[in-house]
This record gives sequence, C-alpha cells and structure tokens, in this order.
Amino acid sequence: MFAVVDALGHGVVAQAVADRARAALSGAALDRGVVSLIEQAHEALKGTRGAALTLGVYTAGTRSIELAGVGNVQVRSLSRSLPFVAAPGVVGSRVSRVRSTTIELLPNETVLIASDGLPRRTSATLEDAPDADALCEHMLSLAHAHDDATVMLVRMERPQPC
Ligand SMILES: [Mn+2]
Repeated sequence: MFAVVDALGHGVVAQAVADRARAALSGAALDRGVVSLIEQAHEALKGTRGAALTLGVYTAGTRSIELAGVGNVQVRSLSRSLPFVAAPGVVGSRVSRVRSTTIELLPNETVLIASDGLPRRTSATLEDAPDADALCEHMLSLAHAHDDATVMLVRMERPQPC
C-alpha cells in the first residue's frame, strides 16, 4: 500500500492528523479493498479537521494498482492520462461516493501521487530527471509557495529474468 495524506491546516496539528491516518492504515487488512481503507481512515480522523487522502494497493501478480481517494490528492502517470478521480469531501468529516479504480501498469510506468501544494499539470518527464529522487526534487521545485507539498513516485520495474 502507498498513501499520501494532506491534512487540513499546517504545522503540528496537521502532523498529528496525518500521524493518526498513518496509524489507522498501517495495521489495516489490504484484502478488503481500497474503499474499505478510506473508510477506516475516515473513522480514525473523526473529530479532527480532517485530510485529503489518496491511496493505492499494488498487486504484483496482475501488475495492477487499485486506487481510491477523497479530496485534492491527485494521481497522474507520466505515460498517459489515468481514469482516476478522487471523490469530493474531507476524510474525517464528510466522505461520499468513494469509488475504486484499478489500473494495470504499463512496463516501466511512473505514477505520481501529489498533494494540492503542487500544480495540477506538469510537463515533468523522466527525461527531465535522471532518477526518481531527481524527479521528486524537480516536482517540489514547482510547488506553490503558500502550501505544504508532498509528491510520491511509484514505479514498479519488471523483475529481471534469471
Ligand atoms: Mn494542501
């Protein structure tokens, strides 16, 4: 599982909300699906200011990721447009119509999960950046000055034949 949590607000209060979401997700059973994971995080964040949350579960056998999200944490691929749309709402206070989207990854496809501190569109490509760390640095250099920003890069490389 991978997840990006963007708690409302800033500083230690937002950190506490993100930590609570992480604790709820860390022990969660992955086989119940991503919508169930969102619901568990929603329960855990009740009484807080809440968060935007997008998460995915990777299944190696099918090379697929199942995604679900609430609020402004976007998912995009450097190879194509993805059919993922996060549901409106705030995890912890109001969540509705959460749906999962399953994507079969292309060979060497790079998927970015980015909080709304980053521009919605970017021309960033792997050609701009020699490796994953450099690409994340490049993305963060585009961040809005007024907001926290998080970017996660997911790339599943094919196992080498032995
Ligand atoms: Mn934000």
